[in-house]
Amino acid sequence: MASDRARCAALVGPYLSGKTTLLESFLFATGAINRRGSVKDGTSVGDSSEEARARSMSTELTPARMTYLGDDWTVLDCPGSIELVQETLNALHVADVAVLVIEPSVSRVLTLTPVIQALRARGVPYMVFINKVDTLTESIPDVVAALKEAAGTPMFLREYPIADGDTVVGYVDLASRRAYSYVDGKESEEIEFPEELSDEITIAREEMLEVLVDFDDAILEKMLEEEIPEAEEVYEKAAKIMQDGDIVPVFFGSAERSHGVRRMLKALRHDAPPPEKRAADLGFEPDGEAAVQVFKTFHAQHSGKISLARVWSGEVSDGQTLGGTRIGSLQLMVGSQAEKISKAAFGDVVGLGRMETVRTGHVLSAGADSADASNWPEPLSAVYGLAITPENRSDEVKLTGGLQRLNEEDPSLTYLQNEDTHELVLLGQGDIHLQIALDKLRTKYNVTATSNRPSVPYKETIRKPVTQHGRFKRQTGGHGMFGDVVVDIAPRPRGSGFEFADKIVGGSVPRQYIPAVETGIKEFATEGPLGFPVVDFAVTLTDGQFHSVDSNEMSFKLAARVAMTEGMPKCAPVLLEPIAKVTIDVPSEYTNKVHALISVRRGQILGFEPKEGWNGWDSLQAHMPQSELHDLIIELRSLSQGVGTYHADFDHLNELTGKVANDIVQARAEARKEERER
Ligand SMILES: Nc1nc2c(ncn2[C@@H]2O[C@H](COP(=O)(O)OP(=O)(O)O)[C@@H](O)[C@H]2O)c(=O)[nH]1
Ligand SMILES: [Mg+2]
Repeated sequence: MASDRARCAALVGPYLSGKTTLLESFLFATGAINRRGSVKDGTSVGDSSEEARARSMSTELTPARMTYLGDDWTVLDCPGSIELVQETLNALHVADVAVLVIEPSVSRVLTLTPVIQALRARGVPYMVFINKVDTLTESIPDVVAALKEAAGTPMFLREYPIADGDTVVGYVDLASRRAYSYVDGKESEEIEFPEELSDEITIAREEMLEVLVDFDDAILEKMLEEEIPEAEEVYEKAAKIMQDGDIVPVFFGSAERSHGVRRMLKALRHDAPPPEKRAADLGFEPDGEAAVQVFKTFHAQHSGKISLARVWSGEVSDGQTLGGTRIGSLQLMVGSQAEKISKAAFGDVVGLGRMETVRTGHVLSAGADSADASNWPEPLSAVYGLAITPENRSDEVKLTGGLQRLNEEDPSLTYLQNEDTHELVLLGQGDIHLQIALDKLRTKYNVTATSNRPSVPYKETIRKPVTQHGRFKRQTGGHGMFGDVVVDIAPRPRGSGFEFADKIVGGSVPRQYIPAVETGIKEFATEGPLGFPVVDFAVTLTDGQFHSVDSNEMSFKLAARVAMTEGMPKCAPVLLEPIAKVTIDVPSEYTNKVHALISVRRGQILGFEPKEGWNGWDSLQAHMPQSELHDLIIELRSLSQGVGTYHADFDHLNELTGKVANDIVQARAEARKEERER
């Protein structure tokens, strides 16, 4: 089932599990680089950006091209931070296979669920690499058992560890029963079969075959007749079932010491599905006309915009027009190093230079004159926001330009101009995510922006009706102004909005001035007596007076404002706070803590149940004030090993009284005063 076309694997898994180190080992083992860098020294291929170096963590996915035993591969090293998971999702869209890199820790298996779910959602088959076995303290079979439980997918060890004290020094291949000893930085050496492990190995081997028999009748028959299946047959069957996504083989090693790294490369070579499979899943024909899909956009300081794309069909040439846009340059990438090429073929991952109108997700084909983004999933919705302002007012245009580019690079980072609060709000997946964005604004786009907690869009309404007279009269030289109205102001049910009516009979307010009265009321309502927009009230114009010379639209608009300014405070105004319907997902062992968190944050629990398809997770629903959501994600993550998450939608407005309300009104008054004085 091997393919001679270029293949693509994504390295995924939690932060610090060793993905970037594994990539470095892959590249060194295959000769793509001739000096091994390290994450610690900031010399790895994976973390080459300034933001990544500054934090010693991957902040963006890194593509790296390599050739192993004649197969061309692009490995996509994905950042592990939960806040940067959009990068992983983008990479998985185009990968043939993924390697889930984890630490040998049973208690941390729980943190893998989000990425395992992402693999499942994208339909990408995967293998597991348990890393850091050079400092192992936990049992590998125990880790596999916990992982199987969390993933809800059959898994089995493909090799069995040979330990020396706390560390693993070699392995026995469970299909061939051959034993190997690790050699630092080199290929493992075959050694004599460790007879002392014979029983354990027999059991592990049976466990492996038991997983396979569920999917393969031929192996089942052999097992029933107590025949031992040939190693070749086991390899082949295991690969096929794995490619269908039904089972997950588990390997282990040490990325740092290059232990088990070539073993992992071989597993990829033999077991990963050929690129034709992913292409077909997405509806592409390898030998059709040229088509590529962009899955990542970079704005590099020197080379300009680069769209990272996988060739899903045909052959692509430099200078060719795809989807109506000309390719400005074509390159293969090893981290930040690019090699110009003139042609790319099906399966290749290439950087396309200067395709200015092209976006992440676009499919560009030779036969179409525009891009198509229809098979690209929606980006993640935001869980954290900050109101931002440029330090220099004159930088506003630069700021929005930078934000636009950041959003192109990372669709899970968005921004909006809040119409209620007039703030520019940066939205994303957490504080680190937004801080990285602010760093990039400063270093790449030369704008320093300050950030604050975003204001909550409070509203206000009234609880009592009132009849109010309002007159505007001005007598200056020539023309004067005269408007006079009587209005009934009354509360309306929550959510029903504003209503204006007139009951003028006999022309006490001439027809042509009535719309001006309504305008005056609406203008007033943008900021009521408590300082917030007024909602859910009715005003009926019942009477008035006019002057045949001095009355005009402006006079009536102002008369209406006078009536509202005087009348509204008598209507028992009350603050309204936005309440969201929130769904919180956490591993069930944290459900009780989340219950407490919701109560502390003035929330009301509506219910909770096991989260469908997520083994060991709960989903809680609650009503919570929007003002309590700002840093909810931070607290949620800190109580749940970093994996808890939530989704919130505005639900309704709720009356808020007492001290909390008074403080909000007072703060608003002070802010308004400052604004006026500025
Ligand atoms: N002991 C040991 N440490 C490792 C190994 N692989 C990576 N590390 C260390 O783990 C840390 C995180 O590695 P990194 O590759 O950046 O992880 P990533 O966040 O998954 O990309 C670094 O300090 C590495 O040096 C390994 O096999 N053994
Ligand atoms: Mg990394």
